[in-house]
Amino acid sequence: MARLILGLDSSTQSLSAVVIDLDTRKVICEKSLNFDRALPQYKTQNGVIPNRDPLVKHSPPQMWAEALDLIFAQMKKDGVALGKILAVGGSGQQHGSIYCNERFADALQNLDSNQPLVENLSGVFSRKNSPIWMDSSTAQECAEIRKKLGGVKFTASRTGSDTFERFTGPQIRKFYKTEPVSYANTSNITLVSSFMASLLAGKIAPLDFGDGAGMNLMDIRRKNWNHDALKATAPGLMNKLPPLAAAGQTIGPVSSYFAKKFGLNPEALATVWTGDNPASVIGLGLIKPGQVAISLGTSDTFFGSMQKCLTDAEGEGHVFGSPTGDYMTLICFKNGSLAREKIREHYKISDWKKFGELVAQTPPGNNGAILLPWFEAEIVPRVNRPGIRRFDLEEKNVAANCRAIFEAQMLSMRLHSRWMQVAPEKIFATGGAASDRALLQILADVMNCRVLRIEASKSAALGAALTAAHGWLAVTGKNPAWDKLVAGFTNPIPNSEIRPDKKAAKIYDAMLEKYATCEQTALESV
Ligand code: XUL
Repeated sequence: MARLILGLDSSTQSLSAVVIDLDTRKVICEKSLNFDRALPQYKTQNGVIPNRDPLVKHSPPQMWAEALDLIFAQMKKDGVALGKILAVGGSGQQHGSIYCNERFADALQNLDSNQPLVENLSGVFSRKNSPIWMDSSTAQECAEIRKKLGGVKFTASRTGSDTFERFTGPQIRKFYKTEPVSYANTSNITLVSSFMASLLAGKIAPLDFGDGAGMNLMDIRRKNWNHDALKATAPGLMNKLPPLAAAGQTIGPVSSYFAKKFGLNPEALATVWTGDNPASVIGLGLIKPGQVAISLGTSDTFFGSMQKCLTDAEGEGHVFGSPTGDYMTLICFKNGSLAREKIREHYKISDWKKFGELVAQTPPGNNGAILLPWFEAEIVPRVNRPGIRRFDLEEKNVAANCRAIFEAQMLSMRLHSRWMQVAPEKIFATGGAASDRALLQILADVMNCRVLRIEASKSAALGAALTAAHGWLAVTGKNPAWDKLVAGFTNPIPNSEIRPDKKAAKIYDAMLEKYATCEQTALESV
């Protein structure tokens, strides 16, 4: 019998499903359901409820539950062999939180397959909507928690990250301060990942060390709830949180709701879900320290595996638990494609091919010219007053400005990932701008390592399926090695490898120090 595992990913805009066959090592089914289109009754835009306050970003939790019904119905209709699924795992957008009253646990235990999930959940929510990762309305609460925990460095070394607006702890504190009665009526706080896992398991699911680390509440080294952080956040919080566990750990058989309604194998095991970033680490095959992925999208994101838990004293980067049991890091640079496009528009360059030709007219190191790419307020480093800065670079020199934006972004990644003390051994590049060879060559030269492109569109759902497979294999007595498990599923795009130019790499070693000085000068002047 085929050994099939289902991985789901509940992201901001969609719910995706991937079914893998552990024997043929193939993805046999891929599905995606867009919330705005499939569930228009929730009136979301890109999965978020429109709000007059641009800092507030909430989503309806019922929409996620209804999407789960819909995707199972679609898989059943499409003839996916749900009866042969051995384990179900998943991942969710990180940080988003769901607030339920004391009726939640009962409702989960008694899910009636003659009613939709949303009907089964009626009356269980103690807060109507869920703040998600795009919400940035908790600056005040971040400052309060950080202060109580003893500042940036201490907060980061305890919880893996400095306090951030989107992190769940500050969001919980805001809820407690602004809606104290509803907070008091809350018995269970779940994250998107553990909420969805709870529906599948028919009981309150544990939260994994990856998503738990995105809350400013978990001790990143001991992997348990940190009492000081709980106390700094809101009273009585400990009793409202689920236990912590490893991603992929089995919870028990799936709820009979899914077996009766969709023909899911009643013996399939529900497993602990994780966050979309920890899942992607597995889905991209980043299982060994030194393996790094860089996603070149609207923002540029640097993430990779790390064995020893080191945290960023500047509080810019994050450390989460990885499903492998090690750690992962995530550093998000807001001025990614956004900034590259601004330069292209400013100089009226017709396309990226032409842009690459202009880059090629200038030497690596740009004759010492440097640009700081802060078109928008930046997260890494923290820049609240946006604006680009030029050093030894004339605005009218088009080619030098094209090279300067690429070099700045890659140098900034190297500079601000130094705290990890991981010299990348190879980098996987994903995202729209990863098709730009000129940019990837600069990345290879600045980091002095090979760069390979990798397809990442379903990396979170795939990583979730592989994590569930790991948990399932472990209970069946076969403790699988992660490299064997991911083999065949996570291949780079053929012939996409770019090697560093050793001479250019030397130039960038020296240029990094100049870039750091320019950055420091600019930060001190604002
Ligand atoms: C990570 C973060 C985002 C969400 C996206 O800290 O906020 O990457 O996980 O779903």
